[in-house]
Amino acid sequence: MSHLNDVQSIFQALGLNAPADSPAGLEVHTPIDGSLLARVDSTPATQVNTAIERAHQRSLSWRNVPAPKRGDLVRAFGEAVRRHKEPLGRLITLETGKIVQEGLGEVQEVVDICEFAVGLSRQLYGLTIASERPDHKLLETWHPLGVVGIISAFNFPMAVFAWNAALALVCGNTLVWKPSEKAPLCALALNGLLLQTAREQGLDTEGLAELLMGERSVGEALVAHPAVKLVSATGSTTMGRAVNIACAAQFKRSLLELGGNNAAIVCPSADLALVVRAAAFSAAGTAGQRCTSLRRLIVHRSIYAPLLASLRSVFERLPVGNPMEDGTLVGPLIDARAFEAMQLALTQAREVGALVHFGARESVGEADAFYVRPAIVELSSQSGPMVHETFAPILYVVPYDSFDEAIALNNAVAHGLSSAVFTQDLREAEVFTSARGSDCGIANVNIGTSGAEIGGAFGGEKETGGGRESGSDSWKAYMRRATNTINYGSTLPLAQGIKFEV
Ligand code: UN1
Repeated sequence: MSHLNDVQSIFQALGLNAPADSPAGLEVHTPIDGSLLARVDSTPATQVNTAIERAHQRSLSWRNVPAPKRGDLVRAFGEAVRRHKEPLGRLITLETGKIVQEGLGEVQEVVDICEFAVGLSRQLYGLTIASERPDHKLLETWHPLGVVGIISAFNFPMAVFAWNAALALVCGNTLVWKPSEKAPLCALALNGLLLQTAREQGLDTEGLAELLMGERSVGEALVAHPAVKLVSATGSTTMGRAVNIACAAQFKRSLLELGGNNAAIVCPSADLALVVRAAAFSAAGTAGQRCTSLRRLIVHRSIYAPLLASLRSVFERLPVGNPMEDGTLVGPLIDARAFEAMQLALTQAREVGALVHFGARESVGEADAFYVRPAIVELSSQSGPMVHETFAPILYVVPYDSFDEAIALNNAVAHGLSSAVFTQDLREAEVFTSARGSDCGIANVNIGTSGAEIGGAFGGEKETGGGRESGSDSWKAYMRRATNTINYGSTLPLAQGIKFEV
């Protein structure tokens, strides 16, 4: 089945020109049935630098626009996204295979972060600090960085850009975005809508939000350019490590939001009905392709058997199928490589003695698409592929005996993004969220590991990269702080009581 017309009609509904089909361009296939959606031109190397230079030039004037006025653009953009929620959501489903509900949910995240950023545009507060010297004022002021480079992954092709863009824009920066080569249409649509909104507001669009298309080399050029002051990168740990090293060599800021090998601990007092629902959404939702997906379940031995029985019966019945259809909860994997990685992990699990339930390819009638039944993998100890992130719907389950042991298992992996505990015991909940509890950036109680709200800071520790995006005070990553000491007296007292008379 061809979805070429769908792409045309979505761009039309957005009031944008559909991308020109260029025979030499990067092929974009829908994971729904493998058919060709579009061929999108890569940005030639020479144009990468000119785009970044345009963004740099523009940042020199954008930084002087008062922050609440910058917020006006973000408000109008958020409103445009809200008006076009349905076609934008459909495009996410087409390009990534997310079910319609999740596509719409992702667009909602874009709207939400825009609203957050508009409020923030009047709250870019600095501190005033009591000076130790008479007639002196000590304060801090926050200023834009310049050009913010954004590298995003296929699995959140709109929301992750928006978390960065909405904040970066109100903070007075201009944008250069390198989206995943697996989801360029979502980027063309969302960036197109941003520029269209800017035009409607009477703003010059030159250099405000540049889009770079292509593969790794384009991202490398972005990271290498001296005018890019912050690189915010979402994706694999391998990619993030390369970005981190390249940025460090230039003393450039980076904000990394990388993988996760997220666990939930299920304690004896847990409400098991809640656990099953949360585990189904977090492990099988988005076909296990969120960085926050639940990958490990650490279950107290006393409730292991009944919980496993419930999980198996739910996973057995999960509606796997076309993500456009009502009732489907699990869409396809992004591509053949994702499918192969999943099958390899299941083979490795069997080799270390695991009991594997489900996980095979499901026939949804399309040879070129990769639908799978989410897998449950029982292990007697945390070993083999369980300690690595596989970007697929595999839920490893291990038993535990003591709560300290469960926390140690939660923390004994390279990543540190999201985690959860299911308990009705106050002590367990508090310990899990305390200094000696979960070592992750997100630690939840009685909800799953995925589906975070935009109001909190989002990101994780260790090989997740340490960056924080989205809510709370994450905006500070998009600005530079200056400490200002102002002497309004007529003497020059030195700090620390130093005498230096000339
Ligand atoms: C990601 O998978 O890169 O918390 C981001 C969540 C979403 C974001 C996931 N709000 O699951």
